[in-house]
Amino acid sequence: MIPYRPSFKIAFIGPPGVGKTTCIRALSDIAPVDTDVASTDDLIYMKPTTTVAFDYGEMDLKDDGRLLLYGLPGQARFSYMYSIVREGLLGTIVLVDAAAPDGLEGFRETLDAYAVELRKGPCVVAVNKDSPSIKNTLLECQRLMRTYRLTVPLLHVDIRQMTDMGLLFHLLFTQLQYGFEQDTLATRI
Ligand SMILES: Nc1nc2c(ncn2[C@@H]2O[C@H](COP(=O)(O)OP(=O)(O)OP(=O)(O)O)[C@@H](O)[C@H]2O)c(=O)[nH]1
Ligand SMILES: [Mg+2]
Repeated sequence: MIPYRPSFKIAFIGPPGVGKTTCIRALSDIAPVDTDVASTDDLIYMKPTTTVAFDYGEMDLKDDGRLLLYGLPGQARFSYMYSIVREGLLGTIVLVDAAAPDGLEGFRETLDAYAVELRKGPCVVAVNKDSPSIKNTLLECQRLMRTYRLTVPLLHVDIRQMTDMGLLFHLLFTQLQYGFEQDTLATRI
């Protein structure tokens, strides 16, 4: 008989080019399922491929089971994909693109589509890539998070660095460990 191995889910959500596929390729122990095709429109100037559906990978937790990794687009028109990951979701890492001129607009769009869901579980907001105006970007992210009542850690990362990825996981799991009260906190603001 095949032994039962529980599976848990982590979602990465963010706009095109922010680094969702990069994260899942780096973390997955299996060949990740991605649905990348050649970029069209303005994205072609940024990178050669884009994900048309979602990314999927898995991390082997040995006796503790499997961690299923999903990369989802941040735009509202794709929010139906969230229903696939909602059940058993441990937490969400929201990615913001500090280098893209419309990075903050992408974050606002993600919050508009997902804030209600994000307030229900552990979450971290990770501002990825570099920008000369990173301090301002972080302040603007903080302002948007207040507007959408999202009371979660916000930090600047380079998700290509495993130490930064480890920090994001640590912040998510700390929220699980100490019980999750984001909605309660958010209503106190
Ligand atoms: N400079 C810099 N580049 C990064 C960083 N993180 C990712 N990248 C690059 O940015 C690009 C991100 O691409 P993807 O991982 O394909 O982004 P995505 O979110 O999957 O994009 P879509 O599939 O189009 O939605 C890749 O070329 C990465 O090498 C970073 O921290 N700094
Ligand atoms: Mg992708």
